[in-house]
Amino acid sequence: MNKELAQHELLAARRALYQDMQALHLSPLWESLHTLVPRQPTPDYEAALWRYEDVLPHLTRAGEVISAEEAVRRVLILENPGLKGSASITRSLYAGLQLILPGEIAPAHRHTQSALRFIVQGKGAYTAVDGERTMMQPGDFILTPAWAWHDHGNPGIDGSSEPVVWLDGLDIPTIRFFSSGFAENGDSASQPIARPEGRSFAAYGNNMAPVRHQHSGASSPIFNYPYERSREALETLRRQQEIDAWLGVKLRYVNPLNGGAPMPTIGACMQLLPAGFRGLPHRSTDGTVYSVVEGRGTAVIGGRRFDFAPRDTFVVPSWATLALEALEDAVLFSFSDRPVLEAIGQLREEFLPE
Ligand code: GTQ
Repeated sequence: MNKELAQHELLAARRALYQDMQALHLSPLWESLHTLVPRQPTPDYEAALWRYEDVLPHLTRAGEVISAEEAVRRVLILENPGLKGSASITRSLYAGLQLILPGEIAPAHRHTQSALRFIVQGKGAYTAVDGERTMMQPGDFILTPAWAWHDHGNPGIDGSSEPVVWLDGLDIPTIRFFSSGFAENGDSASQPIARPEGRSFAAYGNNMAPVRHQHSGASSPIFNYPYERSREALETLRRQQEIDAWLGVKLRYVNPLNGGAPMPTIGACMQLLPAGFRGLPHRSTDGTVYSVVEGRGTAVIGGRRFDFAPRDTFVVPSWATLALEALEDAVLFSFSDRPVLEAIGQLREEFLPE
C-alpha cells in the first residue's frame, strides 16, 4: 500500500471514529486542543463604543412606550456586537442604560447578581439598598451588592424633576456561568426605610468604621461613592503631577474594611487624563467597560480608534491594547471582573513601551 493511500485510510478511519462516538457524547481533544488552550487570550467579543447621542433618542422613546413599573427595569442593554443574543458586554459582564422618569418607581427586588449604577445624566432620583436611600448625582458610583433589596425612584428635588439615566453594570453572565442565580420580588414597590440617608457613608466613608456592630458581608458597606470626592482626589493628584504615562491619574474604588474591590465580582476605577494626554498602550486580562464622565478624546483599542465624548460607553476586550488620548481634561469611570481574575490567579497585565 502506498503512503498516500495509507494516510487517506487513516483519515477516513478517524472520521468514522468521530462519527461513531458522537451518540455517546464523546469528541476528540486533539482536533481542538489549540483553541481550547490558546497561547494567549482570544476573546470572542469585540471593542465597541456606544455614543450617548445615538442611544438617548431610543431611551427617550422607550420612556414613551413602557413605564418603569411595567418594565420593572427600563433598560437598553449594551450588547457586545460579537456576543449577539447573550445580553453581555464582555464574557463575564452585563451593561445597560437605565431611564427613570419623574414620579416613577422601579419596584423592589433582590437577586444574587451584584450590580453597580454609574450615574450618567440627571438629578433627583434615589436608589434604596437594604433599607437606606441615597440620592444620586451624575458621576456617583453606587453599589447594589448580591442579595440586597433595591428599588429606584425619581421624586425630584425641591419641586423640580428631570429624567435620570444611569449605566447599570452587573455580573449577570458570571452568575449564569455558575448557574447560581436566585431572585425574588419585594412585597411593596418601595422597600420600607430602615435607616436615615447618609448613614452608611458617615459610618464607613471617612477612613473610620464603627467599633461595634461591624458590617459583615462580601461587599463594601459604602454604597454611594460620591463623584465630588473622587473628582477632588483626582484633581489634587493631578496638580501634584502624579501622572502615569499609561493611565494618567487613576484610582480604584475600595471596600474600606479590607482594601479590596467594592464587590466580589466587580472592580471599578476612576481616572483623569489631562488635556493633551497621549497615553502609552497597555493591556490586561480583565475586559473593561468605560463610561466617559467629562471631556473628549480617543481610545485606541487594538489599533482601532474610538473617539469618545461625555456619557459615551466603550468596552475594551481582554488582552486588547488600550492607549488613551485626551483632547481636553477627561474623566473616565471603568469597571471589570478584575477581583475574580485576581482571586483565581488569572490577572495579567502589560504596560508597553509604545
Ligand atoms: O436595577 O435591579 O440593568 O435587576 C438589569 C437587571 C438592572 C436592577 C439591570 C437588574 C437591574
